[in-house]
Amino acid sequence: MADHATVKTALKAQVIETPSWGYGNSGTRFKVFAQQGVPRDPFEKLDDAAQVHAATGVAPFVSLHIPWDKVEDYAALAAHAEERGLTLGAINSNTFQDDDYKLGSVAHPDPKVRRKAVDHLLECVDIMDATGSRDLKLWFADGTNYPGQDDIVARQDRLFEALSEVYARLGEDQRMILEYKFFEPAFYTTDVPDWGTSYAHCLKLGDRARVVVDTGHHAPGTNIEFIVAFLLRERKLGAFDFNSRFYADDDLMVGSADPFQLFRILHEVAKNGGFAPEAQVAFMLDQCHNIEAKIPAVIRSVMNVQEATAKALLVDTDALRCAQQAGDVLGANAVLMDAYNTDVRPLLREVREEMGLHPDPLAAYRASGWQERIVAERVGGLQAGWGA
Ligand code: PSV
Ligand code: MN
Ligand code: MN
Repeated sequence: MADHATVKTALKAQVIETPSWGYGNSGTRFKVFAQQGVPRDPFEKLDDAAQVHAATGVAPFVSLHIPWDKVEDYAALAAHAEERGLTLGAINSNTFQDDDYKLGSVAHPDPKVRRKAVDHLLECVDIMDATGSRDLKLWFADGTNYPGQDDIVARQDRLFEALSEVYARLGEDQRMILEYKFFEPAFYTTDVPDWGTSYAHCLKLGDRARVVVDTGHHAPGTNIEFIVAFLLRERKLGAFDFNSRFYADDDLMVGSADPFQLFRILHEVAKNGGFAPEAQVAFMLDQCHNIEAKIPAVIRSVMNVQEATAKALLVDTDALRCAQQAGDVLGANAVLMDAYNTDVRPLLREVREEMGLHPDPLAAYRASGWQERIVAERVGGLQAGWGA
């Protein structure tokens, strides 16, 4: 059993990145239920993210989405973040909301559309230069709906050409992280449908290209922890987009539907050195909150990741190895289940108190008065971009 002091140190060092779009009004394609007090601009999104960090102590990074978070002066946005103890994280591109992208973006058959998409990605790298962000996060809606609609291989060639041009533009300390998704909005073929496709492109691009595992982007029953273990072994796991799902890309709060899956994933992370800073794995949320209060939902999500992490760190790795080597199937499984079944909430309360925080982040947020203040002060909050 890892000793509690080591587990606590690791929990205090944990870093979780929250998404700017999680703070704005967003939801499903059917209806966005607008909430009062939501941010009116990217600066106010950071103000809300600062509340999450203040309550949890482990969420100092915030991902931006361009153009949803377009501002005149990105250095000013970065300074605004810094003043609140935050750092700007991944820059997410958007090549899926223009009419031009009906048949795709970087894999579109028309070179003019591809140029437009690549120029947007290059603009995102310019923004990273201004914000100091390390990661360019790419998710492509590209694909086809009908057999014969386009040439599958030609689309891969176009995709790779675009990725190569953008990769060549990255600075020494910048990375490209490529997300996969097995379906939607294209339904017949998706140009980056799975980790293998993302991995193959990243491998060819070079060391600074890595795969993003979005937990919601797999077919039901997929063993995500296997993918995570494999990518960590290859040093190609760049980031997580955490969320939770019952059916598909539901974008619900991470750890809410299947906390055991989150534990299994984080066990592989812990076991394979993925929490070490040198592993350079970003732990991001990719969620939206349509019916629940947004800031408390992000806080809850951060707490869910912390709880799963604590359980993963409590796995008795020596006992596990012994049982595995002895071929003790039930014993090995019991070691994992013992850790999973531990109530880590008292441990996390201690961790927070030792960090100078309220032991209950949600109570801390309620007591802060922030929610009442934003409801009173902010009128006409922004829609984040999805679900219009
Ligand atoms: C679309 O599926 C998506 O949810 C991807 O997961 C991206 O990370 C996110 O949107 C933001 O572009
Ligand atoms: Mn995602
Ligand atoms: Mn998604």
